[in-house]
Amino acid sequence: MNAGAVTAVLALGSNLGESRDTLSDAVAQLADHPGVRLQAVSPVVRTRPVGGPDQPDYLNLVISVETDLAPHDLLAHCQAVENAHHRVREVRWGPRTLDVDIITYGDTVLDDETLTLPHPRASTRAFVLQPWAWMDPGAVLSGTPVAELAAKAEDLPGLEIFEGD
Ligand code: PH2
Ligand code: MG
Ligand code: MG
Repeated sequence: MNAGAVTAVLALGSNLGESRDTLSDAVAQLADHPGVRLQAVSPVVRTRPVGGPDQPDYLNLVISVETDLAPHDLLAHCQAVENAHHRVREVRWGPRTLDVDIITYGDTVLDDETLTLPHPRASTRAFVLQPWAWMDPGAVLSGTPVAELAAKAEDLPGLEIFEGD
C-alpha cells in the first residue's frame, strides 16, 4: 500500500433501470481514478427495500478500495459516479439508479454536514453487512465482526445472492 493510503469500504445499490449493468459500470468507474485502487468486490445480492416508499427490490454489492483521496474527495468521486448514472435526489430512501455510500474509511470517525463515518446505519443493514462479510470474512465494524452484525440484521431474511434474471 502507498504511504498514506487507506482502505475504504463502499456500498453500492440500485433499484431502477438496468441495475446489474449499472453496478458493474459503477465499480469500473470508481476504480478508474489515479487515487483509487480496487481491492475486492463482493457477490451481488438482491434485497428487499429497507425504509422509504413502496419500491422495487434492490441489487447491492460492496467493494473495498485502497485510496489516496481524503474522505471528502472520495465522497465527491462517489457522487460523480452517481451523477454519471443520472442519479436524482428526490425522496429520502426512495428508488434510485445508483447509490454509492462510504461505509468505512480506515478507522476514521467523522461527523459533519456532508459525511458521517463509519456510515451511521451500516451496522444494522444486512444489504451492506452480508455482502461485506462474504467479501471479507474477517471484517470488523467498530469492534464487532461484520458477520455477527449481519446475522442480527432485520433485513437478512429478504436477502439472496443474485445469479442473474
Ligand atoms: N438504500 C437505502 C434505503 N433502503 N434498501 C435496500 N435493500 N438496499 C439499499 O441500497 C437501500 C435500501 C438508502 O440508501
Ligand atoms: Mg444509501
Ligand atoms: Mg447515499
